[in-house]
Amino acid sequence: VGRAVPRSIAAALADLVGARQVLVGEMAAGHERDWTGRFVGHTPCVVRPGTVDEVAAVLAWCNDRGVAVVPQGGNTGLVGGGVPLDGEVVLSLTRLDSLGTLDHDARQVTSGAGVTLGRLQDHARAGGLRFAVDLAARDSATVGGMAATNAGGLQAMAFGPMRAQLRGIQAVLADGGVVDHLGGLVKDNTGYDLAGLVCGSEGTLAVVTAARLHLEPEPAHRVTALAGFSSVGAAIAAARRVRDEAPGLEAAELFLADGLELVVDTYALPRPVATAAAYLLVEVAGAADPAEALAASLAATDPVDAAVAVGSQRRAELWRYRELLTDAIGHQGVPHKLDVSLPAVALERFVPDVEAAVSAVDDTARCWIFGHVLDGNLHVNVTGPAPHDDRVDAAVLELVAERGGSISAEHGIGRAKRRWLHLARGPVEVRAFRALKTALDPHGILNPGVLLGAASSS
Ligand code: 2HG
Ligand code: ZN
Repeated sequence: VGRAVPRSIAAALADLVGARQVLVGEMAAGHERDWTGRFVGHTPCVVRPGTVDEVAAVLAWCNDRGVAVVPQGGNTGLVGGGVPLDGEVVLSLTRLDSLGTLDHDARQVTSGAGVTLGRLQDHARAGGLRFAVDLAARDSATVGGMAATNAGGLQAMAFGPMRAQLRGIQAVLADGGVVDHLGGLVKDNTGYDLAGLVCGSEGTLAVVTAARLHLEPEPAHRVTALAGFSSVGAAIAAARRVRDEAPGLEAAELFLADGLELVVDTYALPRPVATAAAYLLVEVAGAADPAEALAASLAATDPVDAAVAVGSQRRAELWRYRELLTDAIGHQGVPHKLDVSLPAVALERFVPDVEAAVSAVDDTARCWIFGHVLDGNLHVNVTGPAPHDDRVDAAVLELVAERGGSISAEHGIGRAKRRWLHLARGPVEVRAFRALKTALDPHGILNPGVLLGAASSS
């Protein structure tokens, strides 16, 4: 795909989906770069099919001509996996936004790829149910993108990531063939688990057009607490204690003193608790009121200070200090996002060690560390280094591998971590990856730059 022929691609795709649904130039600009501004590409056009048949027609056309495609949902990804860095066509799925009626018997719903997480959550909640994946980008992130990347989020510790919610999938293969498996049978041992395979494939094996999703009952009670601790180790120990003692723990988020200060300063918010070295935000839910059990368990962890919130507004106020971190860090410069996980035994030590490893590479760099503590998942954000200077990325990911962790806990490999896939997956695994890729996408048109890259590169 080159800049020489953008008109012909756009014109041909317009014949398939209608001219209004093909964006070029300024109209395409927002689709060419990621949210952080670290990954900026260019595209001949953004094509926005409105039905699965149109998706199939677009892919068949591109497949026949070897035109590379980047599928895109809400464009909230953080590893450069959803933007056209090599001039690919952007295939936007946001118009596939139909949402089925709630199936209360099965506790399931069928959602189009373009439905935002927030809309799905509201839809489920209106029927007394809930979708058990939640993340701060809920108003932009879409079901299709979340399935394609196996998004994790704030409640993965309790309910698992996106893959654990998938009860079926509809997806279009590179040649335009449609895999339609949305029946939602819980027990269905009839061969390869294509939903599970496509989930987390980052748009390299098929394009998700709809998903059949598991729903949970909405608990009657929900309590959130934010506590400060004198050290990172004390906050981690507290999270584990609350998990063991307070039933119904659904989220446990760790962040550090500088992160809280940054949010307080950036948004002129009041300090929620007395200043401490590390903070833990926990949420418990259940049919019976869990407030007392949570308060007792937290008190036993000897926090510096703690605030407990019951009503939804007060709870949301506490969540702000965690959820605004990503945005606040974005105000400090273009961040390097290193989403990693560590074995439980290695977690506490990793925090000072990764800060030292980053400073050793670039003493002007700043680390912002927070994450989903009971998943062993830390978001190491680094500001300071230029977007293309990936020396800190290398230092952090090598340290993670040395400690037995994963170089991507929930954001995926995308473009950002392709170079380091070998730190996570052995040569035989990567050979199996390539065999799957070649079998399902022989012309290499589906998001060819991410995960494995072209066979000759990586
Ligand atoms: C979160 O947990 C997201 O808020 C984003 O995974 C993390 O901004 C980040 O690094
Ligand atoms: Zn996260």
